[in-house]
Amino acid sequence: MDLKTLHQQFDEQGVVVIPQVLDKVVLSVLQQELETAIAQDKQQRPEVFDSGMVHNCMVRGEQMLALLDHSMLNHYIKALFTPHCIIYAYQSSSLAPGKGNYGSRIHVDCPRWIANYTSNIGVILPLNDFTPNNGATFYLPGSHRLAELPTEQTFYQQAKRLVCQAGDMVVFNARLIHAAGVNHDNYTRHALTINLCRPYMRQRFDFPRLLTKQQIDRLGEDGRRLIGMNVRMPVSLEEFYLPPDQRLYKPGQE
Ligand SMILES: O=C(O)CCC(=O)C(=O)O
Repeated sequence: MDLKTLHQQFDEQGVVVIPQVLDKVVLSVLQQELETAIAQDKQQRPEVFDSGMVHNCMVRGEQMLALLDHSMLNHYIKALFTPHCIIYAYQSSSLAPGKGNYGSRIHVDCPRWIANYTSNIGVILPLNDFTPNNGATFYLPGSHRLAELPTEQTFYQQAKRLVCQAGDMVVFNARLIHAAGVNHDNYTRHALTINLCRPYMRQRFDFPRLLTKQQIDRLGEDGRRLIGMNVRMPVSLEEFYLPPDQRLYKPGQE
């Protein structure tokens, strides 16, 4: 699909699916890393309200970190949103057999509704095919233009299912009203989810401090931008007056 058509669909429906962005080898490594992180979290924080959802995936596996420099992923988020966008949150969404998850409530991924303005977009990277039987996300087409959530009855009467394949990349307006389904299959359905915001907004975590220097050094230009390296605040006049190539808050962050 050409970019103009993609833009049109994104504006009208609030969601687009870009086919086959991640290959099978990458998918299998991502799945292993995610399963390891889920198992570790279950041991360390068994009681949290969003149990099973992994936060800050870029520090939970090499491949999950490397994803931030994926060229196609960056190409589409820059084209559909803004070239300066940064990560608000990078998490996972897994549906165990017989279960929904924290995302199964009817919700939007951005609390602000601003007419004709997008402050956040979401990316879902399905690591398994999304099928109606394993809980493919319910969504209301065009609902990013609504200021309020509909009733549960209206939502489920009008919702479509986000049926797509492992390796696809789903990009949606974070105001799109959606809900994860319930997995009626006998295996866990995994996905990674990235919420992106404008560069002048705050991130959910202070990623430039949360990542180690070694992790940051492994990132390229896109990955560094995404974690917020171009919008760090100086803590002193020495940092404020750094030469242009070392500036912590780069110019043009719109
Ligand atoms: O896992 C899903 O199907 C939906 C994920 C979700 O609700 C979200 O990322 O906000």
